Amino acid sequence: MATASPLPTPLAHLSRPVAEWVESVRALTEPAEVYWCEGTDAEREALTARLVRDGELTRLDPETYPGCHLYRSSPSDVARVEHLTYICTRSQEDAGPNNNWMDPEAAHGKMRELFRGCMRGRTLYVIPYCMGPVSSPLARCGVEITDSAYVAINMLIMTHAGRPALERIAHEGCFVRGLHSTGELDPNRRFIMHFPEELSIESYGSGYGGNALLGKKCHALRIASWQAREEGWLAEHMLIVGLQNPRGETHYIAAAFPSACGKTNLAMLIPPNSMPGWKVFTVGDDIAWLHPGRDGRLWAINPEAGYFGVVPGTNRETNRNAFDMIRRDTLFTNVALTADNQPWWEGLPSGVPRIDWRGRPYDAASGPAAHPNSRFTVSARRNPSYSPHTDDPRGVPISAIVFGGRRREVAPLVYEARDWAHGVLVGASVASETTAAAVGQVGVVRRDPMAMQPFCGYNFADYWRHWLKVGAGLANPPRLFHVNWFRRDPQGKFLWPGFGENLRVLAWMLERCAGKAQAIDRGIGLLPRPEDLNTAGLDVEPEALSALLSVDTELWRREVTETRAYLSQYGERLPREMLSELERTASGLG
Ligand code: OXD
Ligand code: MN
Repeated sequence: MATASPLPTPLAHLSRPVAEWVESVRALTEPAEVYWCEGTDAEREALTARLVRDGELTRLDPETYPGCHLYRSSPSDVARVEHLTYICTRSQEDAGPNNNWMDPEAAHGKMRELFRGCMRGRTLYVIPYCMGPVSSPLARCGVEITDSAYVAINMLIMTHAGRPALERIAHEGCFVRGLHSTGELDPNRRFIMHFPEELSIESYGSGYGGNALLGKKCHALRIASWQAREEGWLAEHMLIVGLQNPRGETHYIAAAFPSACGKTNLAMLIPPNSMPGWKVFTVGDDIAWLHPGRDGRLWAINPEAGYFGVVPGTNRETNRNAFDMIRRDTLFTNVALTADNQPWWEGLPSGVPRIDWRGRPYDAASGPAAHPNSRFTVSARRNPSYSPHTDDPRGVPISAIVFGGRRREVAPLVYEARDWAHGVLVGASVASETTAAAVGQVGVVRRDPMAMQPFCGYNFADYWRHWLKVGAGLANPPRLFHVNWFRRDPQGKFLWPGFGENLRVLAWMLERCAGKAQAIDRGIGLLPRPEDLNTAGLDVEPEALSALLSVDTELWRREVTETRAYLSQYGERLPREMLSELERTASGLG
């Protein structure tokens, strides 16, 4: 006689601490119903169908964009809000000058009043998730509660969410609590609060990306950076990419760039035709968790399972992998539409926008058709260059760490730090022009150490000390580099073609790691000479190349002065090595 397979245990019965927390949130927020996410494809499709029925999602042309949808956020809710994002530690010093701070009691009190009754008539979604492969000891779990089905769908794409994550939580007994409500989407009643000492997050009043998908910036960077310091690892705003050379050897690089500076493009790079035999594999495009391994190397996992990438500028030339990837099963946010219901954004060579990102008839006089921070959410497995090692519970060993910013001048195309301690200073000195990824003025240079200015969950001085300690404990640390793809000539034209050609710079780094390539100490660090780069088939004038690899001593002296002033705000807490490295650079400039 065939035995019926047993019904799965209802999720709410798997973990008592999660169930108790959900019950306390239910009592506070008073939703009409509570729904626990299983994490299956069928569930995601049902949630999507419900949003299409309710008019919140638009189904895109099924012929050209099968399984794709468009979501329009509220026009006042299109980017991260750094000025409304707080680190709530008992001591303000622990949050540091790099964070907005609020006393935890005061913050909880404020948020409790906002959350009280805020889910009336709505569904409360419970999303258990794991950041990183569920079987990896390097992964960490959380639960997000949200009243937005759009957020739930994004989390189901972006994380390893559902039953297996809850089973791990039940087993481990530890999870990050993230409570989110879109509230009234009122910018004056919007706060993103982090309580690293309690491993919890409270977010109210925004339905957008990094403000609302709590597994991403809030957990995997702000809370995780705190956990990482306590446990001896690093949680970083970095892509992870594997480069296979023509000899068939693969090495992994992790690279930190501020938001909207091309991390996704670099992670999915297509080698130029003139570099035959090279292959590129993406492990992650935004966040890396780096753990010292027993072998003295640094091992990285990508805690995410999907990409939340910037859409404008994506096309067959700039990022063919991404362009192909987002042709199916993709959720678009704030792009424009053509007359035949295809998504459209600036940078597409064809098509005509008919409806802009706000849902109004497109009028070129009222700005871009797609919002400059419009996004795609898509499963990482759709990426043609997806690395199978993404799922390896041990992660991948990192040979080089790259820092970078978007700067018209000063920073050369590439340089290498003298050693780990110098590299920490190089990372801490990163400055970059601001982009549309956060609310505020675009294009002004600001300090963005390790590209973590918006994301470090504690005092940067303590963070740099932790970086120094992690490096000192590694028998075989990665080499550290700085790049700038965005140098311009006096007329404002980019000097470097970027995109696939960036592989030439990465290849030089790997040769340096292998002890093969040359470099010259130019005071700020070690630079290649033009002949040290593979330039076969590269369409860059020799003058442009030497400008890209030049160090303007005058500008660099000013840079050192500004870095000294920037670091001085961290006072006594600043590790001494940082200042001695800075003075070494100053004297190297003559
Ligand atoms: C992102 C960001 O969304 O950095 O990745 O803003
Ligand atoms: Mn990012």
